[in-house]
Amino acid sequence: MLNLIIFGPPGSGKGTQSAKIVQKYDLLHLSTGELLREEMQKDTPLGREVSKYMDQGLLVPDDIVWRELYEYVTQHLDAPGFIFDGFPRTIVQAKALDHLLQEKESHICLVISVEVKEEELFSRLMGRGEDSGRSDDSAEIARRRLQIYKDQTFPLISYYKAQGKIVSIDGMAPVEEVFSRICNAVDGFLDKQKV
Ligand code: B4P
Repeated sequence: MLNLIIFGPPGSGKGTQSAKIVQKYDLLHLSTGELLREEMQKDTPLGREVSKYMDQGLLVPDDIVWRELYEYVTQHLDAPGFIFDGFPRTIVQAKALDHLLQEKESHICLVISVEVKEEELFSRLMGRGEDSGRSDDSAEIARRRLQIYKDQTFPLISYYKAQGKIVSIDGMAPVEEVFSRICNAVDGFLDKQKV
């Protein structure tokens, strides 16, 4: 199984790039943000609980996110591989994912870390906010999300560096250019597996 994580701050283009990666490498796209937004749209008790966090730009609690992810992964174990988009966002989530994949005799192959300067992130989130209708794309919430990324999610870089799995991609370029940089990294990984 080719299991990839696309990692980066809000607005770094994880969702944008994932849509292209799944087509090229025939993977399943698992975006926890999308799964959670679907729950919110269904307006279930769980969806209302999720929106309390997401609307404020806070991380949704690990146990809720984990239930969503676990259900999706275990229902799709015949997939050729996954791209995990927006997951993990905490060390607890990263450890749980490693454990689940080990149980399935699989593992994360590569963590694609997309790097974008803060001013650019902010301007992209504000641009997306003009037509996304997303409750977390306002200026105040975007700043909070960027701070939460620094405090709670960025430390995962060290976690995956220690496993030798991080590949850094300069995300300060047009979408196609960033995609081509990601493909070079994934193809390099796949070539090494053949030797
Ligand atoms: P996500 O849905 O993961 O969204 P994101 O981080 O804001 O955006 P992404 O990086 O995918 O950016 P995009 O491609 O849209 O998270 C939303 C919320 O869900 C979180 O805040 C949290 O509350 C909750 N959540 C999700 N997962 C969770 C977890 N594991 N644990 C706890 N809570 C969780 O790109 C942004 C914009 O930039 C777009 O408009 C795009 O068109 C543009 N863009 C992209 N690439 C560009 C480029 N190269 N140049 C110019 N513009 C570009």
